[in-house]
Amino acid sequence: MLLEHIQQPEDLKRLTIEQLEPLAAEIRQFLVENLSVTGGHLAPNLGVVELTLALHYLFDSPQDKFIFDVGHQSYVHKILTGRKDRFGTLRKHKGLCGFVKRSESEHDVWEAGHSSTSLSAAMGMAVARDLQGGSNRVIAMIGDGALTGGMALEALNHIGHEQRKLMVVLNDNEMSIAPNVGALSNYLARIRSDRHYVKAKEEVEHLIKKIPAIGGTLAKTAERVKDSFKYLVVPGIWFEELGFTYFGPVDGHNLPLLMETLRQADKVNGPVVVHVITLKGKGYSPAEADSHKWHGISPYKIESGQVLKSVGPPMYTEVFGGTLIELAREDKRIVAVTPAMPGGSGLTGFAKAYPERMFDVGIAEQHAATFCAGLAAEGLKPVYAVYSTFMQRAYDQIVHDICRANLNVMFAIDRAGFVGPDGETHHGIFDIAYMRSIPNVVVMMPKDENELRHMMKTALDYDQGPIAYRYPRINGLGVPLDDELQPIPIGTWEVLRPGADAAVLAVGPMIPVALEAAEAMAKEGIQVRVINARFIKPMDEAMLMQLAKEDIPVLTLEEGAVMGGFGSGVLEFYSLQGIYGMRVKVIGVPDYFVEHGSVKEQYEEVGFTVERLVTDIQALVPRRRQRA
Ligand SMILES: Cc1ncc(C[n+]2csc(CCOP(=O)(O)OP(=O)(O)O)c2C)c(N)n1
Repeated sequence: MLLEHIQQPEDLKRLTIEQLEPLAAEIRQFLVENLSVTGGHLAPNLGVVELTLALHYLFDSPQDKFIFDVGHQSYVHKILTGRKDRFGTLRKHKGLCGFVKRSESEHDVWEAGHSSTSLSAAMGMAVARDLQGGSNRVIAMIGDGALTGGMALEALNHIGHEQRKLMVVLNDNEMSIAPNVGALSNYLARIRSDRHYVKAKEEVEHLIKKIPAIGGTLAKTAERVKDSFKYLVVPGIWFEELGFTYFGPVDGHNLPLLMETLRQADKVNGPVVVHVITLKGKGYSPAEADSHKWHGISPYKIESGQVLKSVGPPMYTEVFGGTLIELAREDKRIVAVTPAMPGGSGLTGFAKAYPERMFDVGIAEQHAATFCAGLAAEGLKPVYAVYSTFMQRAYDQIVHDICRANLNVMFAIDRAGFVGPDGETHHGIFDIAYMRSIPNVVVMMPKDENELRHMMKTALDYDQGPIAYRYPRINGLGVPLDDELQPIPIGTWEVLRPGADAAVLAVGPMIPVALEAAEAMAKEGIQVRVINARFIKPMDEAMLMQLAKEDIPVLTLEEGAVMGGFGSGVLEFYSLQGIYGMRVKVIGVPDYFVEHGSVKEQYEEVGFTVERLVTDIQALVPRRRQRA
């Protein structure tokens, strides 16, 4: 066994190139076995085993900077940099992070979770090196999916201009999470597939070299001929035209070839692109057969590839997807837009039912938002289906193009709240705060999956501007689903439990916690009113005034950043109304980044528990009442 002797990259460098192949097989086995227990990003990592080995074998991390885009394909890097023995804790509370993490290792020089940042980071590190007189390599590994992100394209533009020494390793497996889409993806496919094209490149480059370098007009003509020839036949011409030297395409599982190509690329004193072709899921047949499903996977049985999922009521995401199909049947204006998450956003069924009304725009949250604005400006009813965390990318587009213009865009904000094992880069805890400060937009969150359906109808019927419904990454409560969908009056809350000693204004998944706390308090003789604050914006002002009139303590409870969130909104309301004496306790996610773990552990960490709520209510309710 070779792997047991590898703790650090130096150990790897002691092996012969021939030994790397069996080592790659051991690493694949290690990944398949470990992830069958922990779950994680299996397919992306199986695809980059040789590539990561080659980089660590040839170059010198951490002096040389290895920058992983997204960071979900960094497991092999983690194995080779001293973290193999902690793999049993992957994505668990206090365990190894599923992405690159600077606090974990000096070899993790860049952190991510969101895509398409690696090239900008690499550019920053290359400039920092040059200004400080360094000589290290800067190597960014980016997938063909991540390359569709606007930031990556902005960085290519800058890197090509600056001409600093920097290596971009393009890990092209034809997949984003779902099959990659777009004109750029088609271009890469053409390079990949046309063997003739590759051969022609060699022949023509040979010919071009033979054109004699003579002075004057003839030389200029010769240069132009060279250029036009090159344009016709050189793969990667797009990168070359942007100022990169292009290498490839090279088989990313052929170690000798890969190493030779990387060595050649390393000799160039400027920006290079090494175009590496890999197979996502390589070496584990279920993952090879369906790398979309195996991109990020729950624990599974190794032999059968059967995924061990807990059964339960449908996820909110599924209810969203099913309801959208129903609504789209009646209303032809509905169009669905996803930035590269068709499956994750529950839109697979919609795409089948209405292919011409479904748009996967690639990892392009900003474009997706403004594209929706354009659709809405011409009378359609676009649904921007997006994870809360990734929507952060589109903040200005939401402010400037959608809300300012007051266009009828519907936001389906998925993964709102804690997301568990993906951790701090992926929690959906900022959208309440940043959406509620934007004029014109309505923001809702349902108490259960049935209410989500009614909110979707509410959004469809609403024609006064943008409207959002947000929902968590969990199963619904298993409530019956109404057949007939009724719009909910905008800005109205719902009293779920009466009580006159205190009131809890709870949002979405916090409602069951509030109800349980109220039940516990009732046993102590304290009656807690529980209110479903289903409109985060606008709030139910009549109900807020009523609470002030009754002068009862109010607790707000939301699974979102406490700063600027829903509770802040309640405080602002009373302040703006000149009501200063209210006892209001705001509970939300405290002001730090909450790491990976299970959602339950994350709830416990920040105090979203019945016990904490009971204590907080007790502290707010006057003693006199508590005794009564
Ligand atoms: C801004 C942003 N949007 C969406 C995602 C979700 N996401 C994670 S990985 C991924 C696909 C990346 O594809 P690629 O770069 O080709 O890497 P691969 O997994 O195929 O190796 C997507 C869409 C993300 N991480 N960040």
